[in-house]
Amino acid sequence: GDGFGWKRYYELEEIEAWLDSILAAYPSVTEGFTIGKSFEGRTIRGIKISHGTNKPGIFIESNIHAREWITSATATWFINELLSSKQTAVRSLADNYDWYIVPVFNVDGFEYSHRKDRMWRKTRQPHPTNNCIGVDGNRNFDSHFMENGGASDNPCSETFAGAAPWSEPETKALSDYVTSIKDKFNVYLSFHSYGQWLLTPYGHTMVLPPNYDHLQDIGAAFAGAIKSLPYATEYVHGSTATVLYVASGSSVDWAYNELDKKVGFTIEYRDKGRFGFLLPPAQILPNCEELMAGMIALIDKTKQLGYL
Ligand code: 0X9
Ligand code: ZN
Repeated sequence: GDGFGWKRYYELEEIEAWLDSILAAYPSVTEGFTIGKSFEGRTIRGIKISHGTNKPGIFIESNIHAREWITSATATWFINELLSSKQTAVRSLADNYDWYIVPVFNVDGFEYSHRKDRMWRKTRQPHPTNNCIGVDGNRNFDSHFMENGGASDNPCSETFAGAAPWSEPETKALSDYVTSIKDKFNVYLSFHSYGQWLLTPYGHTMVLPPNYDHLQDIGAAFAGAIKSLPYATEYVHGSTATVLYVASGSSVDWAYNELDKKVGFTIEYRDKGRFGFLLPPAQILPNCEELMAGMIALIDKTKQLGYL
């Protein structure tokens, strides 16, 4: 709790203060961690929630795209539920797994989206030979970088991959941190908006990954649980390249290919385009409820299939 009601979108400073209050309120089951520093020098923070040692882990990266405010709203709400919910299904998520959650990964871009340009997507590092600023963090990972037209080499593009993998201090820091804990988690989730999709690897090719049938079973469980809520919201599940578009150098594909994390999803939250990135605050809590129903089903199916 602590004054957060998820009735509006919070700014970075508020989210960090809230995180501090949560760490202070639940010292025995939480631990703050630091991914590293952004280009503009902000600290990229996360929280580990753990009710024991060496439980199977789930890593959540959120708000890599600055304007996707619903993602950090949902991630913070989810953290709060793991710590305070009395519901049996939520308690078992908290009790049986170690959670590593980074609610605002693209801190510079997020701040910029609040101060200057609500529709900002990328990081904020200037390009040396061009007036355009920033890189699409979700094209900057070192896995099939720039392949198959899944990113742009134009610094002014919204999907600019960067001059090279890890050109951004944020993605480099994330890859170092995630690699350092790679034996502690089995599931990698990346929170995005919008479109109501649950996307599996691969992003860089229409070829389907080896365990696609399993990923689709998990996707069906996630979508089915959300559809069964009173909102009856529909999520479509499938591989990124086949249901959305080709996207190369993404975080989920990097974790899948390079760290061998065979359960990885991009979750694209509400809505389907009516409000898009400007999802009204009144939809924050419904979106959060949907994520929880979907997450319970996703983790349950992932465990049944032997990945957790
Ligand atoms: O293009 C993206 O980075 C994501 N969509 S968004 O509209 N939020 O920008 C989708 C990325 C999915 N990538 C993989 N799962 N590989
Ligand atoms: Zn996104």
